Amino acid sequence: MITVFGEGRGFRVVWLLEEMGLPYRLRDVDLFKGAENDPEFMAVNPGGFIPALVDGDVTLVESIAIMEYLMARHGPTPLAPAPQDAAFPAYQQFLHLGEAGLAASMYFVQGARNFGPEAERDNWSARQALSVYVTRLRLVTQQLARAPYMAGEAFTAADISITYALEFAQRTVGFQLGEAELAYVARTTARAGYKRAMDGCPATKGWVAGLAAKS
Ligand SMILES: N[C@@H](CCC(=O)N[C@@H](CS)C(=O)NCC(=O)O)C(=O)O
Repeated sequence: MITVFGEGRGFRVVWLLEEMGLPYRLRDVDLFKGAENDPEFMAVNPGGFIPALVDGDVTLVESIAIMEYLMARHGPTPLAPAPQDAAFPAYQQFLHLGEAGLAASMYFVQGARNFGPEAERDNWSARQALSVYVTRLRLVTQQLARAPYMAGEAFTAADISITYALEFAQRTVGFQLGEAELAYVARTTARAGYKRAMDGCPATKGWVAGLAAKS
């Protein structure tokens, strides 16, 4: 049985598992209570960050690496175009850009803004991280002028990666997406797999509902 530890970016993994129709179990990890107070989780990931995946005797972390592992080991799946497919280079780029360029940068912006001391909320590092997010987002905008999805005409795991990063920015700092990005997010999140993932992730679902109630 596949076990996903933690929501947060673990939402990407759950969404992928739903799209692939693979059975899994989600094990909650409450970072607000402190991962160090959760010895079972610390034994899985001594780094104390989420998500982590356990699949039989395999344990791994990093949401994008986990997605690549699941598609390679439990595929094939159309969510991962083959290397010789014309869609592969864009797929590969946006799969990684969603984390390395976008979500990872926004993570530090929202950390400073939501949890930093007053004087640190708009510090140099937070502004730099925001600028990285904004410049990388131009590649998403450019791609959406060419095609409905990151790899072209079909939905792939790259869209899971990018959609997560776009919604994360909206939800954590109220980042204003452009028209093309908003239409794209509406398209990707209309999928039954996204809805099932949301139903399977109670912390994410509760957070999103709370934000909607405030707005
Ligand atoms: N690049 C990693 C980022 C993991 C990450 O930073 N996760 C956050 C929550 S979504 C976390 O666990 N933060 C607590 C920490 O880093 O100690 C991934 O994509 O999985």
